[in-house]
Amino acid sequence: MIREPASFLWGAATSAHQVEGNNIHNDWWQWEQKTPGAVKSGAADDHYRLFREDFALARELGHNAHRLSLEWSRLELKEGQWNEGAIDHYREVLECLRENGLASFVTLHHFTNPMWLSKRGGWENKETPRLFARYAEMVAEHLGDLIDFWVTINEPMVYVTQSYWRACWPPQRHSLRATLKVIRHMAYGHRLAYENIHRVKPQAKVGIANSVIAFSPDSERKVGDKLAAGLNDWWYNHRFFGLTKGTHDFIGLNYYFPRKLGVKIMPLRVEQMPVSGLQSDLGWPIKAEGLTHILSYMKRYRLPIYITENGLADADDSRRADFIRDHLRAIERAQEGGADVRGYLHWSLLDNFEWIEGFKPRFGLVEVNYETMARKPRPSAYVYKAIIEQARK
Ligand code: IFM
Repeated sequence: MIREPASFLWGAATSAHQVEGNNIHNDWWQWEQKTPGAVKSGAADDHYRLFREDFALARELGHNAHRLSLEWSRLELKEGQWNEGAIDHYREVLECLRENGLASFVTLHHFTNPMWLSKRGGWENKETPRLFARYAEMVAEHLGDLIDFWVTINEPMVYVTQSYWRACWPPQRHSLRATLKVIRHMAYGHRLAYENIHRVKPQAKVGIANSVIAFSPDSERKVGDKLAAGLNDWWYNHRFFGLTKGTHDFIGLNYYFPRKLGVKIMPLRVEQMPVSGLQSDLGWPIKAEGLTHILSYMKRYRLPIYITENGLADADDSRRADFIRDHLRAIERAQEGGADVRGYLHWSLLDNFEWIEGFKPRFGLVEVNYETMARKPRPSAYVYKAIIEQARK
């Protein structure tokens, strides 16, 4: 049984570019237009217009929390100029969450950058942390009264790996120097934003949403495998927390899958080994016990923990209900072991634009018909609702 069920936060998450539609002033949009083969986000879920309907649905589904992101490129259309229309829009959005009894988790950076910033070198530019913190301060001043939890940056390690190492997301750079520089700048940006938000709202609860992977060695008897798993855990799961020590009021974790690592020789390399069992439509292995494992290590930060994302692509909804049940049990087990987990946000409320994978993966508790924009909760959404109701009894 989940501990403290009365105050536990139950809900789902989304991000601006993936659901709002027509975010024409950011780097992803520009990249989608000019890159051969790239899927265009277009109107996405038209959530920019339909947010009232979507939040009412979340409430009907038993949620009492919701995570969304603000689109920086809408709020700061031109460098240093705040867009009153966008501020008013997001006030309405956040007020609507309150009206529906949904606590808000608000992300400031979820993979997209305003075009003006990207033209100045994006996160490689040493000025960007300061510009990001100025944006955070503006949000605190104009919208801070409506924000319950702040997520400054979503999945910094994913962003930097995809954009500056694997070179498959904009700006498609492949450079170790740039990778290390961007991590440093993002960490500094988070620290400055943390200070600015707290200056305006001293009681604010500020953190990040860190992507975590449950790494394990292919063989417990091989030192190399164990070393590879340990190093990956340190770099991917903990490095960003290390660089931003002392500037977290909670630990936000996005957990999706485990990864088994084996060291091979001739040539020397680390390989991802197959993980047995069920997979999502994207081929991601499903292993809820990985979450218990991760949480048992995250206790060390001695901070409240929120699962800011957890979910799977499952178009026929054949695995989602069990997935949710099993991951909630994994959280219970971690709570029994002393992890202070206080909320669970499923990814995602709605089917949405899954970056380079386009619209094919279906992550939603709610199915979206992209032609009519009709919403239809999947059976698993009602299973989740029943779990929430049961826990609150
Ligand atoms: O859709 C993404 C989200 O933007 C960040 N976390 C992982 C999700 C599923 O891939």
